Amino acid sequence: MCKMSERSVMYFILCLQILNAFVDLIYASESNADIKVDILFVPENCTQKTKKGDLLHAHYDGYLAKDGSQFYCSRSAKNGSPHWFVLGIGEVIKGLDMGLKDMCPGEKRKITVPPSLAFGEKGKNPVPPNATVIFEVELLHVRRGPHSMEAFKEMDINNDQTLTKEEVKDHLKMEAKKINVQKEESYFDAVVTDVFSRNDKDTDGTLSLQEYNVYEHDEL
Ligand SMILES: [Ca+2]
Ligand SMILES: [Ca+2]
Repeated sequence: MCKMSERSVMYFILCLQILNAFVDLIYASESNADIKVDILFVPENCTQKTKKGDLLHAHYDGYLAKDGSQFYCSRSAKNGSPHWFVLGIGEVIKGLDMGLKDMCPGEKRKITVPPSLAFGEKGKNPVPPNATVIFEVELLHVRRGPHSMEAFKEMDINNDQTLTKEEVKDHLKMEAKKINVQKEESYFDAVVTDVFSRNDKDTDGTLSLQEYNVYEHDEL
């Protein structure tokens, strides 16, 4: 039998304490890189769920976790329009790309995001450095992303493999009507201008399949 001396028992305990401290550290750093998602509301009909590459239409409010102060509100910013963005490709902060998956139109979520998945060590005005942020997001509408052939074909009314501004605009109007969103003509014009400024690479005023399908090589 091996009998531990008092000294080696002390050493053993010390080692255990150090080990525990390391385990705590590892857990702390892991949880630090995790987002927390609270689902606030789910509509009865929740069949169409978001996935990477989808185009999302959402309102969101941003708060600082430390004091609950609001730093952003899409309902009052700019002209109060909800945002359109593609999910999962870095158009929004990483924590939102992660936290808005498997979400259906009409759903509301509260997403708590650590700095490493939000605005980082430096912050981004008005978010201070190293800030944990909380976003309350209301997803209004989802359409299959730009990678989707279905989306393109739906818009390409005359089936000539290019999208004109009119085709895109008509489609947006139709989608808005489906979800009972009423908007001025100028709103649709602004969205179309935005879509074309991002995607019409050769600036010929139409979107080719290739131009529209900008994320086709992205792993989905
Ligand atoms: Ca066309
Ligand atoms: Ca073009």
